[in-house]
Amino acid sequence: MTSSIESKSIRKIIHIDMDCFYAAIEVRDDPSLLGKPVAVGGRGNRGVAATCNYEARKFGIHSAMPIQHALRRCPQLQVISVNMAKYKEASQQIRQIFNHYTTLVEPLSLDEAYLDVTDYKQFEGSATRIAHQIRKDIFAATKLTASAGIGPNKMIAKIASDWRKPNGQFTVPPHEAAAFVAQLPIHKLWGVGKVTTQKLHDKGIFVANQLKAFSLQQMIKQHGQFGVQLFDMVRGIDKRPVKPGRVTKSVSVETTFEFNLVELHQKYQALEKLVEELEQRLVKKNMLNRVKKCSIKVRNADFESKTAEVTLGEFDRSIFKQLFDKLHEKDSSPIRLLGAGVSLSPHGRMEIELPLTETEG
Ligand code: DCP
Ligand code: MG
Repeated sequence: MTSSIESKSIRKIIHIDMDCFYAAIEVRDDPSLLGKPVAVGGRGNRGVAATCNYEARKFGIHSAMPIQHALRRCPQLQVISVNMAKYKEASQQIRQIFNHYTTLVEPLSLDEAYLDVTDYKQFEGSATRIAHQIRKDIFAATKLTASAGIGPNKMIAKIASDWRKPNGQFTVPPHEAAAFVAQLPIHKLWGVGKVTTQKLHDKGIFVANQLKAFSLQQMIKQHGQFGVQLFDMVRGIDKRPVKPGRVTKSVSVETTFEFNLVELHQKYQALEKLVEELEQRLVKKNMLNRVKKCSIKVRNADFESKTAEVTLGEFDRSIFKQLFDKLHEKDSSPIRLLGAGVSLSPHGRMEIELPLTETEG
């Protein structure tokens, strides 16, 4: 028999991910595109695909692929420019739907979110049926399809949402969590990036199950603090809560130029424009008073990237130029890409100084 403490600790997490989101919206809004391979992205010389539909994926086209390259693979590819306003609108629609089911919604991007539906009582509490209904609601409101993963934690739900894509869902019940994770290639585990994957491959470790041979101490020794989480994950355990209203930690903008910038005045001009865009974005998101660090990124024509940053606790336009000059002193060669960004503190300076809430009574 399961004790009440144990059963309470079993959560029901759903991960929802829209199917080829930007491309699906473009096809929905222009039926002449139905059935054709479609990519959304910059049409310019150096444009890349933000995404593409499943017809285009058959040609091996994928996100972040240069459009020119994609067109070589599939000359009939329909390339549509990005319409961010439309994607944001659809994103708001789906978030409204999520809010009908739980307050514990953690958006990961415009088209993706975790939902903790442990306390949702309808559908006899079946998270599988809840996910099905959410997908139905999404289609009714947006005419777009979504896929879902259902499981006892975030890692499993996210992996499972890919299992039946597009327009499908996959459930991993709690008692199957450990077996589900055991057969996964290690790069699927949350937080295991390229470096860790390579490190483990070099040791002959390819699937999660093989990592069970290591004790917690060995895991910590090999992977530092992350080892604790990894130890749990390979056993199907992931304790991270669904965090509603994720705090934005940084904001950045960058531009890849159609032609490399050679002259200093061109570079300054481009930088100024970029910093202005960054500032506008921060104003719009009401984050200007949270700026902690300012940074810039410069990539030269040989694809070498350099960054410079300074902690100063406020947004200062001129600081970006100073950072740029610092990098330019060392490398004044033609520039292919420029980026400007800020990292943010969780609270604005004003907010910290003000009393947080009025005392009760
Ligand atoms: N996106 C982007 N640049 C990338 C990856 C994605 O601009 N390198 C955008 C376009 C996608 C959206 O984010 O439509 C969502 O990303 P996903 O990874 O969820 O990809 P899709 O929704 O397009 O496809 P899938 O059906 O595989 O989820
Ligand atoms: Mg998606």
